[in-house]
Amino acid sequence: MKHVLLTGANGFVGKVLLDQLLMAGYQVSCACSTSNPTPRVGIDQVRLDIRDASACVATLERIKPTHIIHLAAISHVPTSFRHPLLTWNTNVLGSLNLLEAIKQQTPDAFVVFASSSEVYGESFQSGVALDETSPCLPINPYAASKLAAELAFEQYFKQGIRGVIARPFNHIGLGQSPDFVTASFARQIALIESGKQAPVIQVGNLEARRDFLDVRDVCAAYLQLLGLSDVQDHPRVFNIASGNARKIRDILDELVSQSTAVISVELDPKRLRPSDVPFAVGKCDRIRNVLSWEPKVPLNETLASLLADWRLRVEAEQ
Ligand code: A2R
Repeated sequence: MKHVLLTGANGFVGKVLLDQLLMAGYQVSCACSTSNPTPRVGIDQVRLDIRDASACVATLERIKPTHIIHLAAISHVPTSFRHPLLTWNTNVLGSLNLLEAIKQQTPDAFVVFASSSEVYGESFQSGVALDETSPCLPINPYAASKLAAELAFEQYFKQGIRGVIARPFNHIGLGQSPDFVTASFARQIALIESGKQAPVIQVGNLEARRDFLDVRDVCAAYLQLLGLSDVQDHPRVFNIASGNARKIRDILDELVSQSTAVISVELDPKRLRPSDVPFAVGKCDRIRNVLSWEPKVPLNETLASLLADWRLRVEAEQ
């Protein structure tokens, strides 16, 4: 039976991916860094700080997974500016600890590393959708740490470790922190509707164009990438992208149109990133051709469910 170790299982993506892995019939062990992971009946849960090398070895020694999906990371760009050491320690040294543990304990395991489209950085200035051969020119500590981790993975791949690197573009959906733009908009609209916030939405850069994906589509891609463990020759790096450019303003307009409240918009300079790119869109030909993956959930459906979820959460806060 295929046995997956999922790091970062208690995060935004991890929770959705766990459901999909279980639905697909995988045995799953969840690694969570928090002392209070979301309880899941019948699921093997281990507490693991990936910055602890010996704990990584002990975890793999006990679990002996056939597959690993490595999501654990500092995943928020502004946090990476505020806490660069934490970011580098977690994203780079944490990944190295995991790779060393794989090499020692489960050298035949197949690993999917969740990197990020952020690694392309400066290359997005070209204003065209980027494929996997585009230069990686990070412009923030988060992206640089993910690229450094990619290099570490590439080195271990050369030494015989099996796996792939995924570069997901902006994924959104239920459970995402309001530190991220779509969740922030949906939360503010829900607060306004319930009278808990004045009818003004605080926004950052609305003109930026991004490649938005539903988190369920991204998780479906991770699942399909796991299937490459049965394939001899395959590419190492995969964009997970839709190829569609969406203005943040259009996302806001769509969410506001789904509300009956009368809402105005105000720029909050604190929400502007020190290094924002106007256009960040990916080509998805490789994953489409190799795995026949494509995004399935329409954006307006994702946004509707996001807003519905925030209405419930805001109501529950009373
Ligand atoms: O903060 P916690 O306790 O919920 O755990 C986070 C976990 N994490 C760690 N796990 C083990 N050892 C660490 N030192 C450590 N530091 C953080 O990674 C959290 O559960 C998870 C990341 O979840 P999110 O921040 O919600 O990220 P998301 O959106 O699920 O992204 C998944 C992956 C990340 O590697 C992104 O950079 C990538 O997809 O694109």
